[in-house]
Amino acid sequence: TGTLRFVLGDQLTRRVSSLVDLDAGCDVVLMVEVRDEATYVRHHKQKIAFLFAAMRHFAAELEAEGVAVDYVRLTDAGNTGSFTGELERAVARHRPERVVVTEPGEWRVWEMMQDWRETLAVPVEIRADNRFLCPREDFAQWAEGRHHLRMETFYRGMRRRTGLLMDGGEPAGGRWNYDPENRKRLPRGHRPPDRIGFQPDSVTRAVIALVEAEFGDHFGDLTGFSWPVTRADALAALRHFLADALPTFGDYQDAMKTGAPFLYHALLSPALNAGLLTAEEVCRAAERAYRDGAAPLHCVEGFIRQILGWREYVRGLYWARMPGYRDTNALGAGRDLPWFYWSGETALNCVAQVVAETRAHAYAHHIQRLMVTGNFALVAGLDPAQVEEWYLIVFADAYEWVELPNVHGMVLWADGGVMGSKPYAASGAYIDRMSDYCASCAYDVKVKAGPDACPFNYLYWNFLIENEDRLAGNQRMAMPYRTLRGLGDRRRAEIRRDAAAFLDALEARPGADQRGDQ
Ligand code: FAD
Ligand code: DLZ
Ligand code: SF4
Repeated sequence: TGTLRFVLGDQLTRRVSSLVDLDAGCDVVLMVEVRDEATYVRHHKQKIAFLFAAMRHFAAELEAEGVAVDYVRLTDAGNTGSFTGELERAVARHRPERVVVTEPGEWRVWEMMQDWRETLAVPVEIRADNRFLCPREDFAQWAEGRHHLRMETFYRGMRRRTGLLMDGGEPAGGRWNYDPENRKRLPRGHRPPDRIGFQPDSVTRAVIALVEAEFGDHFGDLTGFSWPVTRADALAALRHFLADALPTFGDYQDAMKTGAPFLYHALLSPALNAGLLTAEEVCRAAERAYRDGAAPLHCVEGFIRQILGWREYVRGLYWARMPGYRDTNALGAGRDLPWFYWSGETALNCVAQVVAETRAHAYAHHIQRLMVTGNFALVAGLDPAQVEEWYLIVFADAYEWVELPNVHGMVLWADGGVMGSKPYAASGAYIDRMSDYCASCAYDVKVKAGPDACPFNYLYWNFLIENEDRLAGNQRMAMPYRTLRGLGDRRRAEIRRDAAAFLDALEARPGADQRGDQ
C-alpha cells in the first residue's frame, strides 16, 4: 500500500484535504466505527445513526469510484473500539509508506493524533481542515492580543475576504447587518411550510437497528429519523431550504411555536458539520438566491451571517482558546443539571416542549437552545461542565468545536466575556413574546412573585442580584442593573425567597419543580 488515508466520521467529503491527492491505484482509505467515539459522551441515538449511516454511504461512494476502502464496522471481530487501536491494526494490515489524515474537530482527538506521530511505525501527516473559510492560523492571528472577541468585526472581514454579498468594496444593500428586521413574531394561525425528510434506505435501516441494539439506553428516539445521510440528499435538502424556507428565514428566525420544531430553519447543520455540504457552497447558493431575486436581502444576509460569521467564528475561537477554554467558570455556577433536561418532565412548558422535540429529532433551533434550555441553565446557575455535556449529547450536529463556544461562552458566560459582550439572561417576557408556550403553561408569565409566577421572572432578577459584583460594571448590563437598584429591599427579598424556594425544590427532587411535583 502507498498511503493509508484515515477519514474520520465528520470528514465525509471527497474534497477533504486528506483525499485531495488520493491515488486509487495504490492508496487505501480507512474508516472505522468505534465504540469510544459513540460513548465519550452518550450521544443521542440519532446522532450515532446519522454518522454511521453517512460513513457507510460515503465509503460505498468511494468504492464505486474504484477506491480501496478498508471499512471497520462496530461489531467486526477484533474491533478495538478506539481510533488509535484501529489505526494501529490498519497499519499492521496494510504496511503503508505513510498515514495521511485531516486535523479533527475536537481537541480530544487532536491530542490522540499528536501521539500517533510518536507511536506509529510510519510517518503521519496531519493536514489542515480545508472545509472552513477561515484557516485556524488566520483566526489566531486576528484574535491575538484581543481579550474580547467580537463576531461582527470578524464577520465583516470574512465578507470582504470572500466577496460574499459584496458590491465592490461595499456590503450589498449598503448595510452589513439586517438583524433588526429578523425578529418578528409568528402571526397567529401562521402555517409554516412542510419540510422534507429523507426515508431511511436499507443501509440506514441496518444502522438504526445496530444503534438500537448497541446503544439502546442512550437518550433519544430513532423512530422519526429523517436526516439526509448522502451528499445527494444533503444537496436536495439545501435546494428545498433555498426554495421554501430561505425567503422567509430571517423574518421568523427567533420565533418558537408548539408542534413546529423546524419553522424556516435550514436543518443543514448535521450535514455541514459531517462534510456532506461545505460552508462555502451553502453560502454561495444563498447569495445566488438573492442575486436572482428569489429571496430578500435581509433573509439571505441573516442566513449567511450564521455560517460565514458565527460558525467560522466559534470554530476559530475554539482552536485559539483550547485547551484552557472549557476550564473557566466566570460566574462560579455549580448547581447540578436537573433531571428534566432528560425526561422533559417539568411544569416549565417551554423547557418541556424543547426537551421533547430534542428527544424526537436530535434537533432544536437556535433560539430554543439559547433562550429556553440555555437561558434556564444560566439564570438557575447550572454547572457549566454538566450543561456542556448535555448539549454535546443531545443534538445531531454537536461537536465540541461548535458546542463549547456556544454553551460555555454565549449561553453561560463562563468565559467571562471572551465570546459575547453580555450574558443573554432573560425573563419570561422574552419567551412569551417569541413563542406560544406560555399560553399552555401551569405558570403565569405575567405574574412576578409567588407560586404562580413564571420562574424565569424571579430567576432572572435573582441571577442579576447574585452576580452583581461581576456584572454590574458591564456597560451593556447598565439598564437592567438600574432597574434592579430601583426595586427596593422588599421586592429584592421577595425575589430571593421565590428563587430559593424554586431552586431548593430542584435540588431536593432533581426531577421536579414545584408545579411538576403536584
Ligand atoms: P439555521 O438556524 O438555519 O442556521 C444556518 C446555519 O448556520 C446552521 O446550519 C449552522 O451551520 C450555522 N449556525 C447558526 N448559528 C450558529 C452558531 N451560533 N454557531 C455555529 N454555527 C451556527 N450548532 C452546531 O452545529 N452544533 C452544536 O453543537 C451547536 N450547539 C449550540 C448550542 C447552543 C447553546 C446554541 C445557542 C447554539 C448552538 N449551535 C450549534 C448553533 C445553532 O443553534 C445550530 O447550528 C442551528 O440550530 C442548527 O440548525 P439549522 O441548520 O436549522 O440552523
Ligand atoms: C460522533 C462520532 C461517532 C458517534 N462515531 C464515530 C465513529 O465511529 N467513527 C468515526 O470516525 N467518527 C465518529 N464520530 C465522529 C468523531 O467523534 C469526530 O470525528 C471527532 O469528534 C472529531 O471531530
Ligand atoms: Fe416558560 Fe414561564 Fe412561559 Fe411557562 S410561563 S412557558 S415557564 S416562560
